[in-house]
Amino acid sequence: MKIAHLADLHLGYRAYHRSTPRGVNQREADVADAFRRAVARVVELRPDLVLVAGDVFHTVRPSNTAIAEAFRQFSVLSERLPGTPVVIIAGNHDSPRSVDTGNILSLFREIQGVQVVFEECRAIKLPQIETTVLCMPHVALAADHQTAMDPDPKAKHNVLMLHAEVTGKDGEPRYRSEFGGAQVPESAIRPKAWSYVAAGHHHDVAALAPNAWYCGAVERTSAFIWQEKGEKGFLLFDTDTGRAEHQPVETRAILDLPRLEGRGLGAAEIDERVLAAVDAVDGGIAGKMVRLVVHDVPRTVVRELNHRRIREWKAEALHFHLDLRPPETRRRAASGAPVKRQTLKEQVESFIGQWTPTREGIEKERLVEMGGAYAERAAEAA
Ligand SMILES: [Mn+2]
Repeated sequence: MKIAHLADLHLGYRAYHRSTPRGVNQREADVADAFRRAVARVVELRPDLVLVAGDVFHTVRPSNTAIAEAFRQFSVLSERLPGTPVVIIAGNHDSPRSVDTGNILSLFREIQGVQVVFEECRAIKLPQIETTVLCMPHVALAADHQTAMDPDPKAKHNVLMLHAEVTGKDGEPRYRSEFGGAQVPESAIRPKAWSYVAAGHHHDVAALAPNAWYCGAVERTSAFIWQEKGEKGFLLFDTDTGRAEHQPVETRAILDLPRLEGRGLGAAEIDERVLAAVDAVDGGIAGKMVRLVVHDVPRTVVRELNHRRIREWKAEALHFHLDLRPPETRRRAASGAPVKRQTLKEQVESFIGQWTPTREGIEKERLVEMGGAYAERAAEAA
């Protein structure tokens, strides 16, 4: 039996202030394009079962555009693969905090052959393919990860589908690319008890066991897109051979340029190196998402850089982030000591520290101070 395993579609994700000619946020359109390509590829592959392991939508209240697009693509699956069951669960991004809000995913139950589980842990029986899919959406796992995960003794194939952050023996996440996931210990999953385990939440393709996988997202929509270096796409798992095959999906080009060292350099020298780095990009930066980190650049030097040219690059690329890091950030990262988990206060401070004010009159130092103080107060209250 062949299983197409998708997850983390994040339809409705938006980033950067750039729109398509039709007025849709460009990144939202990119994500929809990637999903459309993934669905077309699934149709070509003709699997026996299609799984979507959570985070269909980026938010609990997605735009009408995102809802319409998801409905269209799930309908394509239903029409082009008649008789092939599609099972969808909700993730942390598309599960409202309050149950009475209702879940938009319930809409897809209207499509022939599509089953959706977004609240409780439920076994979906698919007698036509002698398979039972035990569905563990985010809400069920967040409430209680002790829930027994037992296969159906009557089914030939047993599949476990969950949206969670799987933790190892040390209690730490096996993989991390997103916040807010329910934690499930690896020992609770028992891959050997299942024909296949389809996990969602981590945005890169990653194995938990030879038959247990995170399939990764179809586009770069996590909180840390620069760490999503590998290809995006989905998995095709064959229960006969026990092999998982990654099916890459074309996405917008992303470039995290080699980091530069700014220590001891003046503005003119940094300008020169940044220019050389941008010029060296094969095919140019137009339409791409580009980041260039420069370490050890004091604020006084930042002010003297060629900001006109930087603005031109920002206009040319879809997103150009010249990430100029002040000296102290660098010292912490380069200490060689095991990286200590940052406190909330430290995270807020480093985020604001690297952020470029959107309006004149914002005093960054003051904002850092206030943000840090509020974060500290919130942590105490928690
Ligand atoms: Mn996700």
